[in-house]
Amino acid sequence: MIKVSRFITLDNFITKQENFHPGASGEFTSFMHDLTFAVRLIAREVRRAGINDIIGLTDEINVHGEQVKKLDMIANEIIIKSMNHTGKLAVMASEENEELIQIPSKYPKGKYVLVFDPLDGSSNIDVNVTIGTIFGLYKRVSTGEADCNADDVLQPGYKQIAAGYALYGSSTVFVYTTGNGVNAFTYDPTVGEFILSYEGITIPDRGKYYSTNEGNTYKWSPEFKKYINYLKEKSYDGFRPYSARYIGSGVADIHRTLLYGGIFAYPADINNPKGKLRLVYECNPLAMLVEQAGGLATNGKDRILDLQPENIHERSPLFLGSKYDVEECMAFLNGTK
Ligand code: AHM
Ligand code: MG
Repeated sequence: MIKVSRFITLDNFITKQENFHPGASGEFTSFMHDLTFAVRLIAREVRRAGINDIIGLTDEINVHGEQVKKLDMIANEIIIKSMNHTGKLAVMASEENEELIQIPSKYPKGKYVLVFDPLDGSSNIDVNVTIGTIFGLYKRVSTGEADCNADDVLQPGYKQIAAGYALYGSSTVFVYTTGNGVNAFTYDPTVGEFILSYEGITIPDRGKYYSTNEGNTYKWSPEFKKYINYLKEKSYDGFRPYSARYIGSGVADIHRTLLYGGIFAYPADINNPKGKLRLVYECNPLAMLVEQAGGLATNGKDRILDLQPENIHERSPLFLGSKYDVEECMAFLNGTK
């Protein structure tokens, strides 16, 4: 269903937004062009994934004599090589790289810091289930020509100047925010453009879905178990029971939550006291999007966007979605319900 009153391409939309900011240098617009180019390249690889595997069956070498790489490594390389030479970025951090990704000295440095998960939903990559790319964008805090340092990447999420994701599903969708609402664009391969498909997304105040990995129930806290059991009980007001939806690609589960409402939760458990998802390039961008759509994102105690990351790959529990649902979940977690 198209939820817009006008037809407009992503490129045009970004350029028009820039016109609302007198004095804008055009650098963000240019950054977005480069990033969405990378997304198009990744979408192409995702669509051809099965074919590459067939060709590369023996020893992972395809008929061209090239090594067949895992799709998440391909996506990582696409983003790095699409972005490192553009003069827009000062440094990058990726789920796939242990250390910061510095800009090679032969290329100019820019003012932005890009954090990303090149292909989220690893367990779904080989089985044709929706996966995605998540990104967050900050301004560099260090100065000078020297390499950037960890402080550039370890900024709290509220300092993001943009965040978003691309979803490689039945169609390729690009969703982003610059702190002024959330808009979604669907890729039309016949014209080679992303076209506005949802304008000003607002998450319903309350949903009908809960999304969490119930295989982990035995590891959960009693409070979280109680909350999930509560959602499954029948209530007289007709709101419960909730339905379960869990794809196992965070980006896809959160896309549904953004549009339909409800709650997505990846809590801490007895084996993983900080949960599973990564604060810098998963939780923070998704939290900014959900908040911009009118929802909430917390680690069970504090707002995700206020957390000070200590290292690039640190994890955080994540509860996000409709305002009512996240508040109710928090009430269970802190024992007031
Ligand atoms: P990934 O970045 O390696 O793909 O891991 C993150 C993914 C999320 O997309 C998803 O929400 C979660 O891990 C699923 O984990 P689990 O399989 O434990 O339910
Ligand atoms: Mg991920």
